Amino acid sequence: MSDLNEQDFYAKAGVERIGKDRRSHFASEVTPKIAGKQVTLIGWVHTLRDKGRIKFLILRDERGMVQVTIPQGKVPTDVFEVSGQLKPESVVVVHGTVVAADQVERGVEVIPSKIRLINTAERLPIDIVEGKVDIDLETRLNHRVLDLRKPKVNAIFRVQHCLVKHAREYLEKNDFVEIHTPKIVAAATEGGANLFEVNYFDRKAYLAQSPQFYKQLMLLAGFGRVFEIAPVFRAEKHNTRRHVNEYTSFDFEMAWIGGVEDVMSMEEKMLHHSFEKTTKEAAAELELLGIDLKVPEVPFKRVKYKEAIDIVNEAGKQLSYTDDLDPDCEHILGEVFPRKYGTDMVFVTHYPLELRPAYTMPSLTDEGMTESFDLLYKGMEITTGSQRIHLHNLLVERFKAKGFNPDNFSFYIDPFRYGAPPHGGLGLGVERLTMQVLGIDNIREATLLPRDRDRLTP
Ligand code: AMO
Repeated sequence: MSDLNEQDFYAKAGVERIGKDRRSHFASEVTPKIAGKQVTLIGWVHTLRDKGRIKFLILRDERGMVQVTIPQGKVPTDVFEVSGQLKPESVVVVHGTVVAADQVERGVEVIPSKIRLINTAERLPIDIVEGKVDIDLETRLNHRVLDLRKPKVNAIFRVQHCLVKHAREYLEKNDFVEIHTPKIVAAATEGGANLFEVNYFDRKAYLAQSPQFYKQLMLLAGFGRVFEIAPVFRAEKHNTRRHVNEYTSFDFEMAWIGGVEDVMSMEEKMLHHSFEKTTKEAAAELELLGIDLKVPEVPFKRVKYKEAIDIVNEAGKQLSYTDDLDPDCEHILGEVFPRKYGTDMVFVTHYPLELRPAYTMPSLTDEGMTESFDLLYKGMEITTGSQRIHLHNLLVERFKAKGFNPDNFSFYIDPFRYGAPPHGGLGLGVERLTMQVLGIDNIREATLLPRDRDRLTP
């Protein structure tokens, strides 16, 4: 597009180019301390209150808000006139002077010398000024881009970012290598029930349910310790508050372990580090969300699966030691654990062979059980992990015992013939972690752009 045409385009839209204007301060950086200073702010018109001879514009940017006060006669006439026409969520550049103001909540306001309209906003399909109207989650998700502009909604993903960033940081400090494995795969890793099938030219392929096989194989390939943070796909049939069909799996895998205890120990230290850093770095977001994040003490409590079954049975369930702990049972455990052990972060260990995938190491100490664990946080599973089978013959045997033909998994099983290191690892659901940290009831709220049975957009 030639310069002339571009100019035309802006003119037709009735807006100006951002040109040479650059933000001098974020809204949150405008404090009484810098009273008297000239600032350039860029952001959205959050609200505009028109009191006739004075207007109050709340300007919002990606970090916060500040009041721009526009008194008639004290600002240039064109500024006063332009501001009266601004619609919520239009984009503006405000040049002005910072003034200490006791009557304003944050003790400061900006008196504008110039306001430039950079883009317009049509009438909003949802109200994004928090607390104004309660809208249902479906409507919010339909308009997710706008929904995410709400500071409280946006804050969820800033906390998520912090949690992931510092968990990653911990692993990097401990010699883990980040890997990127294929998401189009030939076989199920976690059992066949919830696989999405795709047409792969003239063959059938699937969307990866987990990087399970590949992360293990990369230890056989000589990496020692690996991690991956990537989407995985689960064709769950039902819409529940804790399942989505695509989620972010935070996986790690480590070689040369003495047992599953080494994996749990790595996870608890990683989460401790991540929580601790998040309480500091995301303090503003946590405060906005009203969350007092407790950093769980290390070591986390360990409870054997059988004991967990006993606890839920005491609460009225009638489960055998090979029955699965369903969400209701996890909820019961979430109530009992703090009372019984003074913590809401508990490793449930030694799951029965029946309930764990073929790659899980059988237990030498607990017959019929596995060297495995789930991490339950506030009554919900957020992690699954285990020691893996590194012995070729045992791996073949376990695949057969689970009813699989090992030949169909030769790409995974064959490398175990050539000196596989003892190893183990885990998968942590990023959205589950976020929802439990923030006390969110529905996983969709902790998922940036959720995919569920009924939702494929936005
Ligand atoms: P699993 O299938 O238990 O184990 O998944 C690991 C963790 O992923 C999260 N999760 C989900 N989150 C949102 N929506 C879903 N539909 C969903 N399903 C699972 C949970 C769960 O704890 N390969 C093994 C991990 C391993 O052993 O390394 C696995 O995928 O937080």
